Amino acid sequence: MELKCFTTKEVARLCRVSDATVKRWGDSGLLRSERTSGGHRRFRAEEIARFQREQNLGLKISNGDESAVRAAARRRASIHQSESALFHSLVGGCEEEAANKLIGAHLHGETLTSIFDDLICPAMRRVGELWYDGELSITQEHIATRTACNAVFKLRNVLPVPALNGALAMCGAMEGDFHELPTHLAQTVFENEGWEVLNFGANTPLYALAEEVARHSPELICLSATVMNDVERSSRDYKIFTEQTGKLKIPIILGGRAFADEQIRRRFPAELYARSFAEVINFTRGLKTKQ
Ligand code: B12
Repeated sequence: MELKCFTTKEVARLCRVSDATVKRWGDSGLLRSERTSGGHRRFRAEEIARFQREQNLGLKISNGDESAVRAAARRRASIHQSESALFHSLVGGCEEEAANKLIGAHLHGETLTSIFDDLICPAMRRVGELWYDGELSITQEHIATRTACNAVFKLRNVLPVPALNGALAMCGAMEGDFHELPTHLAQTVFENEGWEVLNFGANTPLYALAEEVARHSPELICLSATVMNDVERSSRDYKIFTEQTGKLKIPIILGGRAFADEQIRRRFPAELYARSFAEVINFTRGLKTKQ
């Protein structure tokens, strides 16, 4: 598969230097490149990210004195375009292509949470809408999920390694919920903030999670529910879970579309109902300052 690579001009624009400087970096071996059959240099996203980290360069596009309103409009248009392109890579199962899009967004200065909230989640929502309309199959949903998970792994490899904060977070999706991506994204967000994470993934029974909580005493519990088929049973299980773990006073974050419903939220008391991964970060940063 053809990898999306950056041209000399694109790298120069990202780094706010001249084309000649980029060529010099290439010639000296500081920034590795490949050559097209025509002899032109091509720079892989991962390589630019490595260079960015090592040289401590702020690789953001310079837009001179562009007004804030215009900059915001340009960003929205660019996110929309990227989300649409990402959707095609996910449904097509093109892992490398999807990873390059995520890494490209990171190089353009998007935060990890905005890559998740504004790129991956909308692309997956589109998958869901097309499945609902009968235009995509369940197998395509599975492929899109798998491709998204693997692309996120690749993105993680180019992010700076954070200093560990010594705290442990536990994640899991509730029993009966087979959606894997939400806890995978939550895990990545926590790890990027320096947390250690035990992610039990989809369909995790709360009685089993309670045993893990008793064993490891985490600093945070993060539960996800995208679909909740039996609210009565889930809320009963949750009540028992909070009774068993309550004495440890561990904050609980609940996330996922099931908790968009206020009636459901009332039956699942928690410290935070996260509507986005950005909210999770704000919450955990508040926690850390109290430690
Ligand atoms: C992929 C997928 C599947 C795959 C999952 C494969 C896998 N291995 O994971 C499969 C095929 C298994 C599946 C099955 C089903 N699915 Co499904 N699925 C999806 C799809 C397309 C993507 C889910 C996803 O990963 N989203 C990514 C998450 C992160 O995005 P998000 O939900 O928008 O989340 C936002 C916030 O809620 C928050 N957030 C979400 N989760 C979390 C978690 C935490 C911890 C935090 C902090 C934040 C957070 O962050 C996001 C915003 O930035 C969605 C469409 C959609 N709208 O999401 C449908 C969707 C969720 N599925 C749906 C349905 C109906 C089903 C089934 C019932 C279908 C059926 N009849 O069998 C089953 C249920 C299975 C079960 N018991 O769990 C519906 C749910 C409708 C509803 N009532 O709410 C959706 C919305 C599709 C649709 N448009 O109708 N599904």
